[in-house]
Amino acid sequence: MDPAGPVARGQLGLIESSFWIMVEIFIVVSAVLVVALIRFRARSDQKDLPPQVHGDNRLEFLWTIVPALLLALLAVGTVKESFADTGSPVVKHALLVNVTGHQFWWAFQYPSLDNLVTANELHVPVGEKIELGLTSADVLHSFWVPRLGGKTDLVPGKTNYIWFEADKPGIYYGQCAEFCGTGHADMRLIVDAQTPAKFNQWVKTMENPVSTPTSALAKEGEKLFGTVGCSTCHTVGGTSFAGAVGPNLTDLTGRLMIAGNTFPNTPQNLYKWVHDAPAMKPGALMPNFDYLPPHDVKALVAFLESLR
Ligand SMILES: [Cu+2]
Repeated sequence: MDPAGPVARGQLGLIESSFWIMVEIFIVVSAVLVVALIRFRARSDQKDLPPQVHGDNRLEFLWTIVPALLLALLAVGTVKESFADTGSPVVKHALLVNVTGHQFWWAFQYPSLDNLVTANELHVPVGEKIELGLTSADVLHSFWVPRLGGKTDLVPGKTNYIWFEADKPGIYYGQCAEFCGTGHADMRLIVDAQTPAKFNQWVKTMENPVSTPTSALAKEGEKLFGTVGCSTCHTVGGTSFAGAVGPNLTDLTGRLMIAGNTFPNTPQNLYKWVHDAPAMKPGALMPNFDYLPPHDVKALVAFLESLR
């Protein structure tokens, strides 16, 4: 109910106009009901049934035609808004981001920006139309960032297109809105709307990722990343790790949250996550690594903390 962009505003307008039409219907129907209850109530001197009437053609006509007209009015607004917000190509010259839903996280890929890939935090420039191509890698998900626009399903084997625009810089929270398994409630996302200058800076960082573990511990972590199995699922920009099953970890230190935006991105939470992810987020498909010695987990966290 607090829109932060043109798409959300249009949709709120539709909800508000439906709401006020309903309120008017409620008032009219309640008034007629109250009048009928008072005027035609049973009197104490009345023994017989009142005259029975039915099939008044005028009334039948009236209460068929009035709702039909109101529904037609709502349909015009709904169809107009639906076509304005979806379809492909939605808007010419928009920045396209391909969104893939996974159990239980989001992948974002920017085809026009060197195909750069990130996870769970969608960076966009403010005041620019962003087109999203939504699809799923497994089951049905639904993309929903309430302040920027309504829900749209992510369907395996199909791409749905929507667009949005953020008026002002800020963090906009989102959530998967289609039950997709145990971790559904923890499948969250952030839209980070940035000034064009800050956005370009982020793109530069992502296009030239640096992984320079300096401490001995972080260097050890980098080796472990390749040997204990992390690299079979995760890509890390600036290294040779190129797994494509789990979230891309490039610029991990730049993210606010981890685990599908469920926990703040702190070394303590990263430790717990690497140690036993399913214990932190039920249903997480990242395996349990609790057999690793604490020292190895610390080394892996030190490596992750070095990704910029
Ligand atoms: Cu989901």
